[in-house]
Amino acid sequence: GKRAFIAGIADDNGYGWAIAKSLAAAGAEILVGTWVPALNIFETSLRRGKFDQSRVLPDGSLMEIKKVYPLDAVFDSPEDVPEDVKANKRYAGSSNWTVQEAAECVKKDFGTIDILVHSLANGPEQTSSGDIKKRLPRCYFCFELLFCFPSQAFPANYESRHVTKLHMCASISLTYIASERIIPGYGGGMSSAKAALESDTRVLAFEAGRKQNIRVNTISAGPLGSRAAKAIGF
Ligand code: ZID
Repeated sequence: GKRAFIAGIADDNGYGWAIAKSLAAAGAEILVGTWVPALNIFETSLRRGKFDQSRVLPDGSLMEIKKVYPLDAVFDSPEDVPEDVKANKRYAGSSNWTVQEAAECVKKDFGTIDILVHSLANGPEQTSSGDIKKRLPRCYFCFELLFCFPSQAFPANYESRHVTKLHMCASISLTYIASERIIPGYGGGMSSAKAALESDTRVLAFEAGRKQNIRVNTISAGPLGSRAAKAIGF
């Protein structure tokens, strides 16, 4: 069977959860990357059976999540984490949650993955314009996808980035048509972030596809009443 890492699940309402279920139904092993501040409640809810109804697969069995990894995709590596975040109670209880460290943990635990799903969005930051340029694009970009690609798949200007060589075959992310057309309300860096995501997807599909046979795709999603969508009033 295939092994999938889905970045961006913290409840059972979003795209990440739905994609995980489809992959599980197709026989894949499911690993999840969960935003650090949401980790506790997600794992507790999972353990207490709060998601059991939505874990039911078409054959009647329950989706198993093999392992949940804490992740904050804003930060590539420990050097990027500011002191106030390090000291924050919601972060201090977890470790190895930068992109680079999470990738290393996955590699240590499982060696390889076959599928990477990027289902990251951001809640509060999306609407607070002050923070948006710093945080939002990092959450929307394809850059996090890099964490699993072999570095030789990348054009020279990517080389300086931290890249854990974790073999994989295919990746998908989720985009939105506001990248190309004006969708009232979908501004403040979100439409441009999606445009960048699509542009990165094209470049990476070419580079990684040619050199490593890795497929890189993004899907333009329809409306779904997820936490992220509600946070921006959609
Ligand atoms: P979600 O809240 O379920 O998933 C986002 C996840 O990202 C959450 O689990 C967060 O905890 C996690 N996260 C946030 N920040 C970080 C971080 N720094 N590190 C790690 N994890 C983090 O929301 P979702 O399922 O809507 O979002 C998944 C993807 O789908 C995002 O890329 C969205 O942009 C994309 N998407 C969603 C929708 C939608 O309707 N839900 C649409 C298009 C794309 C859309 O907005 N008509 C109107 C609107 C839309 C489509 C059509």
